Amino acid sequence: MKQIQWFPGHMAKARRLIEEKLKIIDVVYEVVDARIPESSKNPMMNEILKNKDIILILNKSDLADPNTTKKWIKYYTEKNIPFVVSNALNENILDKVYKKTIEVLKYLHDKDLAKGMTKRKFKAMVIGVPNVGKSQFINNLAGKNKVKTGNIPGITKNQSFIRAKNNLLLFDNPGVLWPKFETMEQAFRLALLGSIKDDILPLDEVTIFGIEYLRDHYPKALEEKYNLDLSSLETTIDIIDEIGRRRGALMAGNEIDYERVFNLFLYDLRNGAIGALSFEKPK
Ligand SMILES: Nc1nc2c(ncn2[C@@H]2O[C@H](COP(=O)(O)OP(=O)(O)OP(=O)(O)O)[C@@H](O)[C@H]2O)c(=O)[nH]1
Ligand SMILES: [Mg+2]
Repeated sequence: MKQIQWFPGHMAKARRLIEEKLKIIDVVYEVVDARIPESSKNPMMNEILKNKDIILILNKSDLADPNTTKKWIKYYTEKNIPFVVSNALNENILDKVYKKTIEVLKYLHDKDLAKGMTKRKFKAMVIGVPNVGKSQFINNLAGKNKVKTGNIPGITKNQSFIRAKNNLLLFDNPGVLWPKFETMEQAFRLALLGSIKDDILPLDEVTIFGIEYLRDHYPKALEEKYNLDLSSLETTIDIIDEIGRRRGALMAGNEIDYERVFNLFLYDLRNGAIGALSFEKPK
């Protein structure tokens, strides 16, 4: 198995900044993609965050398969891991995030009360791999668009500090990956959902990974979206060719324009146009 190994300089810098800020932080919101919650967790963070209180934010839940999300809810509940299911794009998530924060930081809250103080400003740091919705999450809590978002990895370049409602202070961070992926499968899942830049893993392999996953787990959604009959398509390449023909992604001489098929398929998949689908289940 080929190992992908790279660690861009700006990510090493982001890691350093996270470590520096940690001292003054009460709680960390670790944003993950609800469609691949474990694969989009950065294992390097466990070591950096040590004993900090972490609340897992299962974001983009609107794009995830609700049945699989139920399984993840059970999984994290059983493991006693604090979490919030979040749709930072379309839902007002402030109340449930704040409620969970108070629950996790009850010891601080109680200490304040004992001292006769009432409202503490909770300082929270938002971390996660690229493109999971960290900045969108912050804008949601702030009630307006304070930081830039965008559906490609690497939008946030610097740390920034944002005042949200309910006495929350938030630190946005650039997305951080780690030097070595555990498995190729994890790398493919991250690439499939747009957390790894499209020029790092070959698009054809990412597309094949996605199509095979859908064929095995969501065949109906794949057939309906591209008007396919999977029983008549033998190989993955047959499926790709058929999508190309159905969508008119053709070059001169009616050859399939593969580049276009890969891009349109990945665009559809990342944006939920094939359906609300999950790409990882609890073990
Ligand atoms: N459907 C849906 N889209 C979301 C959600 N949260 C964020 N997005 C979209 O996902 C894309 C990435 O969001 P960002 O907030 O820029 O992600 P980020 O984690 O800050 O990314 P980097 O700064 O590049 O690390 C944007 O197009 C958002 O509009 C969500 O809950 N649901
Ligand atoms: Mg960002």
